[in-house]
Amino acid sequence: MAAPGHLPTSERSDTPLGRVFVAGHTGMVGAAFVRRLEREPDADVVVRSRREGLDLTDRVAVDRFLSDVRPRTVIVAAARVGGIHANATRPEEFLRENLAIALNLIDGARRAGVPRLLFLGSSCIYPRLAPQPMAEEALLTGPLEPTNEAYAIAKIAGLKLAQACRRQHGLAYHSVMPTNLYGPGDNYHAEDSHVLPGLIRRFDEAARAGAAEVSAWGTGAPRREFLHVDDLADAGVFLLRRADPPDWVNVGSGVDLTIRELTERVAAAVGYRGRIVWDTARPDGAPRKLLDVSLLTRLGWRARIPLEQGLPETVVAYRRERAAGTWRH
Ligand code: GFB
Repeated sequence: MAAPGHLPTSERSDTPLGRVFVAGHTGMVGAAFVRRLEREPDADVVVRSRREGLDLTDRVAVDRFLSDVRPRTVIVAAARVGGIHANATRPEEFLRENLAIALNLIDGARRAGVPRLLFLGSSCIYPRLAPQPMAEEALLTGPLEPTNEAYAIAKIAGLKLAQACRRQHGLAYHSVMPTNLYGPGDNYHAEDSHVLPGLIRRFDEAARAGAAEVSAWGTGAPRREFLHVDDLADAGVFLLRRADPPDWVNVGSGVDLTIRELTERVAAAVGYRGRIVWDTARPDGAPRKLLDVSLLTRLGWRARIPLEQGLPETVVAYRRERAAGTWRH
């Protein structure tokens, strides 16, 4: 049966999921995949945390785990991630850890005989000044945005390794390139978070303190596209069900807005009524990152959760996680 996000399509095939290892299940994206896979009767989800002994940057540990568990499907939702500040100030960590995770899981899956793998990238793999909206063909056509070049290089390497496994060994390894994601279980770190959770926290704290003024970073002029993480997980399962998915596919909502507009929406969602000042000492990053989602639309999938719905729901989730002490920050 087609999941709610799926348009009817005659091309859809029902490739079995079987035992699915979701790497990165404690993160926002991995947790969304685990939730989504609960609705798939043939998916037997396996997870293993670092605390339980699986460090994904440790090749030997990954090999041992894959040969013990023998998954049919691997979803690479594990990554060192962060917002513009974390990316720009810790490039060595972002490059090394994301390269290690991609190599250990993709190459480990190949050597363990795993027939199916989905690798998760990011829209920052495309050139900083790629024509908008950015189509899959924009890959490697120009220089990257410097603030997240290290992360982007690691994600391009992972995408290419999955593609090479397919080309050279006939394995159905493929990738998705999501736009900026948000949703329950996000990271609310004051400096290292992405823009949406960063603003939710700061503006909520300002509203509760009755502050007259709160700052947002940069000029507010850059444009960003946001996708609810539950939409991403739905798109990922949709692609995993296909017998012959494209090597990589953009996943986005198809609409973007300025950081200034986003900031105003966050202020309204948390009930902040004071002034907003722009801290232009902070970087803007890429001027615009809107994905061309026509390939995925043609395949028969589209996003279902608009920001108008997803943002207030995420504020509720943030307050619940924070009150319960389970929030990541
Ligand atoms: O989500 P974000 O940090 O990263 O958004 P990117 C950065 C944009 O939001 C910049 C502005 O224009 C910032 O100036 N901004 C305003 C803020 N206020 C804030 C704030 O409080 N916190 C943050 N973080 N930004 C990331 C990449 O790029 O996108 C990652 O660094 C990944 O690698 C991710 O690809 C999807 O959208 O610029």
